[in-house]
Amino acid sequence: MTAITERYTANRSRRKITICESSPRMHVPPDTIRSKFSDALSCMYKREVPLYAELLDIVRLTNERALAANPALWSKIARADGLADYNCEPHCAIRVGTPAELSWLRRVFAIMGMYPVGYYDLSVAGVPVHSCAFRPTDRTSLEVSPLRVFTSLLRLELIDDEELRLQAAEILATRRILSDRAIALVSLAEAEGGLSLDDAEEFVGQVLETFRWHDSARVTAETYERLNGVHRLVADVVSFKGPHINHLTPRTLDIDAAQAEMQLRGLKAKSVIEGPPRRDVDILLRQTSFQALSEAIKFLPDGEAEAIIGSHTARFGEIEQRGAALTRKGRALYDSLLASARGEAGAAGPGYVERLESAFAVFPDDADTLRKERLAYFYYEAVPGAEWPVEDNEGEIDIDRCVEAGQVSARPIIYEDFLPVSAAGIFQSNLGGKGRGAYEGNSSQYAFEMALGVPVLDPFDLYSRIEVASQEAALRLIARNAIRKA
Ligand code: OOG
Ligand code: NI
Repeated sequence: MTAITERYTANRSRRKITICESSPRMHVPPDTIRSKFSDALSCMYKREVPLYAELLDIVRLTNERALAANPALWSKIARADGLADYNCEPHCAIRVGTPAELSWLRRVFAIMGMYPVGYYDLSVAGVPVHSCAFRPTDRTSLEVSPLRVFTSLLRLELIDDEELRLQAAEILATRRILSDRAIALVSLAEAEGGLSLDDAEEFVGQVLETFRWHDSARVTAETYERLNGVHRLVADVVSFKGPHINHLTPRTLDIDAAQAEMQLRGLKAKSVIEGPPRRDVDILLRQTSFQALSEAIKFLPDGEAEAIIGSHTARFGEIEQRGAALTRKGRALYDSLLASARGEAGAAGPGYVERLESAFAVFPDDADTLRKERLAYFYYEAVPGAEWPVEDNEGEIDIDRCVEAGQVSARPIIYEDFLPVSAAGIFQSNLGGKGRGAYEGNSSQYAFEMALGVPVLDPFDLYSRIEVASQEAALRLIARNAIRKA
């Protein structure tokens, strides 16, 4: 065990103790419920998809190697005090069928301290859904457990075949994705402002049921085939008892090494890593996946006939590497460089990696320039003992000058969100490569928010708030030290 892992393990067990000591009569913090849920999800998925366990093994191995080769990497990935649980920082994805299902899940996730962030219109990538990510939003919560659930809502209105559209709506109208107990516990938590330890544990178990894999469908093989003919994702949403998680993605510190290890072990990894190229200062998100499994499904009997056994291909494996959250300015630059690298040929054409690297040559690759040009968000801290606030020409304390003078340190804030459209490759690859073109002019954040029941939070605002709060805290501390010294 390296020194870093030891420190991590010690911190982690300290955290576990706080969880156990909470009195059953008191409310369990939402962060604790989410942390338990995240662990439970990971255990469940390991049993459901054994390849996921292999993926975790690859990630753990390559993370250890990356940290051994470059211990300074730790300070790049940690959110605050080195507590980040880098081996167990997943996101997962689910797809729901109706506004009511989405709104129920919003209430479920709120109990775990997860709120809807961002609006993603996937119709531009030829997928008839729109989405948000449920995730913790403040720094301390992200530190405890940064679980993110990418949640898509099916847009039946984009299905042309009217008869099938009505049939799908009818099938979904009779589906209940939450158990009675889960519903009762949501109401209890909302009425009382939280859950006791016993209730929280039951809640985690009940909610887990919603995301479990069911090997029997709610539709006949014939209906399944018709839904599948419209879009594989439509069949995936409409045919089953609930929104099974379709992947659970661990975070790796070196995605190139993890990808090479996947290929070494014979896993069918995609040939291209989606997102920005390899850099000194990682930005946003780099992802790769392996092809979805084909799983046996029992369809509803049609009339007198026996149930038919068929197969369904939805669930896949994915890994990701996270870097700095970009400001609007940085993101605009990223989007334009990615578009120019992809060009007509997209990521599939020969020489893509070279085109990507040469397009991104103009994107500054050192933390100082990224910060000074306001391309990425940073977390600021007063260095221990700092006591000389540096002022600008107007006599105001100036954060940039404080950083230059070595009074304040700054490191990139980690990107906690998604890039599903620019990485449409991920969406298409697990659909068996048989995608379709964009749906016409269909972004509808308003309709999504009506379904959700609340507006989504703006990710740029969240990062900016964390940045500004850290600047204020750093400057306050320096000013206080200076006064004490005087
Ligand atoms: C969601 C895909 C989005 C990611 O990492 O961009 C996602 C889905 O397939 O339902 O998870
Ligand atoms: Ni994903």
